[in-house]
Amino acid sequence: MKKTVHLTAILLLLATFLVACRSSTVSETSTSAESEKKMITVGFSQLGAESDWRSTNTDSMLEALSKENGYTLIYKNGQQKQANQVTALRMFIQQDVDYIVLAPETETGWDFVLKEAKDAGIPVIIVDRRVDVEDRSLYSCWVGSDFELEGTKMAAWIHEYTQFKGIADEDVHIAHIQGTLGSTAQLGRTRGLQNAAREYGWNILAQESGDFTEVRGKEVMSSFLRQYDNINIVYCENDNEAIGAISAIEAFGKKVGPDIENGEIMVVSFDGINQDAMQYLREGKISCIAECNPLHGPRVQALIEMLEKGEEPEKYNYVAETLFSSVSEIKSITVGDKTYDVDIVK
Ligand code: GYE
Repeated sequence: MKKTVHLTAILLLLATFLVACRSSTVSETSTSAESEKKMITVGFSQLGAESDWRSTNTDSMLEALSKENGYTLIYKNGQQKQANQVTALRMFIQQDVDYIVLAPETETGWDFVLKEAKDAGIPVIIVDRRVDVEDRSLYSCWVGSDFELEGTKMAAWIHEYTQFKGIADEDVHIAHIQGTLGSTAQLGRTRGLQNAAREYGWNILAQESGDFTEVRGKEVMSSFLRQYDNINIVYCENDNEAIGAISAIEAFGKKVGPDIENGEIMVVSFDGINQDAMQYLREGKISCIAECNPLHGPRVQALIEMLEKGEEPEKYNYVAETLFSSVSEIKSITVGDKTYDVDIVK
């Protein structure tokens, strides 16, 4: 009798356990199915990690396309090689992601892989730099900066400043440290300078890529200094290069600053993200920085949300940007019929 009671109790317990197990499995599957349904899978191919701008940009993307915001993000760092980015895109296609986000290293060479994405029915959003493809329908939209405008504004600032100082255009001798050749940021910023140099008759003494890095910026500047003794302006295409260039100039025994009539070498650059560069700006070691905003994460998120709703975003989405300077005399610059205030940083 005792034995039977025991057995019944055990059987009862077992049954309750099984029911409990089953119902918990059912409810688990249904919640995970629900949340999986809502999660959007994004493959993000970042070009590399060359600068402070880039790390801030990566952080912004990872933060916006987070689990909490409903995204399953597959992030790939291209290590500065387009071939790696193409491989990443092919992997995303194979994984059948919902969206591909591409921050391309250089503009050309994307036609084939973007066609593969299109054939697979995966929308592609381009961020930061652009792609130069024959068929623009290969990507949904782009968000980033107007790099040529950044360069044109910087050139206008240099012109205002040299005019204000009474320096003749033919006495403007520029060393130009370019970004990664063939990238939209390089092409636009270089165009902005070259157009102004042609217009005003400035002398661009030398031009070489510093690959947007501090190390290369320093190397390139050291070699310029050994070749030319009349450089009075250094146009760096990002802050990391500027920091490298400044250390090269100081190691060479020259002073950096805006006082070019008295032998200082004036440094200008782009980004405004690197805290050391902002400190140099306050100290007058960098005279002007054209802002380049890297916080594209929420912008890409908004574009994906539009596409999710079946809406068609603008093809090209530009971010508004300013100029930072510690030279308080130049309060604004004019490009075409537009006047831009300069943010005086103290
Ligand atoms: O200015 C530079 C970075 O493409 C806008 O790339 C970007 C540029 C940025 O490495 O610092």
